[in-house]
Amino acid sequence: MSIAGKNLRINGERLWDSLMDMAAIGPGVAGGNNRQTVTDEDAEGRALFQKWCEAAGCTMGLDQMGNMFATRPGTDATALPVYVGSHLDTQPTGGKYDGILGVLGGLELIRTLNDLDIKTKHPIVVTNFTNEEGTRFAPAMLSSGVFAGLHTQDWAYARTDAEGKTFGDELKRIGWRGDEETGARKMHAFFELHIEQGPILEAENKEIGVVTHGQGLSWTQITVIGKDSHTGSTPMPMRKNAGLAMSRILEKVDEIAWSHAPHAVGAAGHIDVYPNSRNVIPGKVVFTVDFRSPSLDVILDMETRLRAEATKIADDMGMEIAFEKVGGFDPVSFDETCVAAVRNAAESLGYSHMNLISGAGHDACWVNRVAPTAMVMCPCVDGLSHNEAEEISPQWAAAGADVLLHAVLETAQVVG
Ligand code: HGY
Ligand code: MN
Ligand code: MN
Repeated sequence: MSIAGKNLRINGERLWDSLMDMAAIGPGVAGGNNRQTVTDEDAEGRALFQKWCEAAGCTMGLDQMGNMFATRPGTDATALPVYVGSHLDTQPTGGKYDGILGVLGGLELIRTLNDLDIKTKHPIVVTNFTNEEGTRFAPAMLSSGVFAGLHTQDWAYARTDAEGKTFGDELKRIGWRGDEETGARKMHAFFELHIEQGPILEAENKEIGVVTHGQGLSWTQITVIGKDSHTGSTPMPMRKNAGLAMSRILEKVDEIAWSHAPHAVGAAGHIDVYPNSRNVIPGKVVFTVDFRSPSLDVILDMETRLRAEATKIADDMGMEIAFEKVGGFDPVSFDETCVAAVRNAAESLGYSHMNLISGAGHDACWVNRVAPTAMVMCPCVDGLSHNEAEEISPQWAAAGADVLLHAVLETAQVVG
C-alpha cells in the first residue's frame, strides 16, 4: 500500500457534481444524454472538460483525431505517464455515466492528489477518446483504434454519417482537430473506469468489477435489395419484400446466438428501411448485425453461419444481398500486473469485488494493444445502459474512482 493508505479516498460529492454538470450538456429527451460525437454538444462538453482540467493545473494535449490528454506532471519528466480515461460522447439515447464516469473519475483522481499535494514519479494523464460509441460514425472505438494503429487516420476521417458528412470534416468544424500525431504518445499503463453496462455486479452484490477480459465484437452490415412497390395493389406472389427477408435473417441471428449460449449474444440495433413509407413494400434494407462472444472461434462461427443463412434466404426470395464488415475486435485479455493493481486496490479499500469479462467494448480494448491496460467497473441499476434511464449510485461512482485512484498510485509510484 502506498503512503496513500486506506484512508485516501476521492471526493465523491465533487465527482457526482461534475457528472451532473456534464450531464446538463446535450440532454436527451428522457433524462439521459444525446451528446453524439463531433456535434456542437460534444464540443461544449469538451470545452467544459478542458476548463476543469486546466483549473486542476493540467496542460491539455490534442491529437489529430481529437483525443484529449490532460497531463499532471510527475517528479520524473522522463518517466512514461500513467493514463486514465474513457469517452465523453454518448449514444443518441445514452445515459449520463457510460464513458463519462471514466473521464471525470480520472479528473477527480487529479483533483484529489492536488488537494493532498501527493506527488507521483510518473506523470498522470486524463484522456477523452473521440467517438467511442461508433453510432454516428462506425465503427465503435474509432479514435482509440487509430491511436493503437488498427485504423489509418485517412480511413477514419472518411467515415460518413447518415447525412453523408465525414468524420474528419465534422471534427474540424467543431474546432477539435489537434496537431499532435495520433498514437505518438507512449504509455506506462492505461486504466479505464466504466460502468458495467450489464447486470452481474448488482446481482452478485459486488461494488467493483476487476475486469480480466473483454469479449470480442463483430459488426456485419447487410444490404438486401428487393423491389419497392404498392402495398395494396401488388399481388403477394409478385412481391420482393426486402423487409420480410430482413426479418427472416434476424430470426437466424437470434438462433445463431442462442446456439452458443450462455455467453454469445446477437442482434441488429441499426436498421434502415427504404423508402420507409407506409404504403410501399420495402425495396431495400440496410442493417448491422452485432455479434459478441468471449471466444474468437464462436465469433467466427457466428459470422460464417450468418452469411450462409442470409445468402440462402435472399436467394430463395429472389433478392440481392451484400455484406460488409464495418467493425470488430478480437476478445481481449488485460494486463495481469494492471489487473492485480485493480484487485489490490479493491481489497485494501475493503470494497466487495469479483472478476468480470466486459460485455461491452471500450477504448481500453484497443489501448491494450499498445500499453499494459486494465479496467475498473462499478455496477449500474438493473444492468441497464445505452438507455436514457441508465443509473448508478453516488456510492458506486465513488468506489470505482477510489479503486482507480489506488491502482494508478500503485502504478505511478507515489514520491515522498
Ligand atoms: O458497442 C459497445 O460495446 C460500446 O458501448 N461502444
Ligand atoms: Mn462506453
Ligand atoms: Mn456505450
